[in-house]
Amino acid sequence: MKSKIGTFLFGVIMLANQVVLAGEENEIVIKTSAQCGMCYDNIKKEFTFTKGVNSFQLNEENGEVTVKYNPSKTNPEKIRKAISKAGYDADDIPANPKAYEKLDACCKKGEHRKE
Ligand SMILES: [Cu+2]
Repeated sequence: MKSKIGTFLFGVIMLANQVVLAGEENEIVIKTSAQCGMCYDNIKKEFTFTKGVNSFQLNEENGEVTVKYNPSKTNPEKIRKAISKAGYDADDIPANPKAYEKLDACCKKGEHRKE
């Protein structure tokens, strides 16, 4: 009987842990104009200066960037602005024109795929 209660309590604690962990990381998918490994590197560079971004992935087929972030340190708006600062469109935020100009020719819009 005692061990059953112990197992039950263990289960409750594990569940509580998962809820807390889930609360510390959110995920967002942002449509961007990024299209290749170099674009990935450019965004990665910008994200190293962006507080609260834990990790991200770029889908080179459709430009979708999936970002895992800490919601107590940053928010989707700041993440979109960071992508814009790297030279890429991010949802409704257009690429920062100066950063876009500095991109390698192959990373400019439509060079790898037609919109
Ligand atoms: Cu590129």
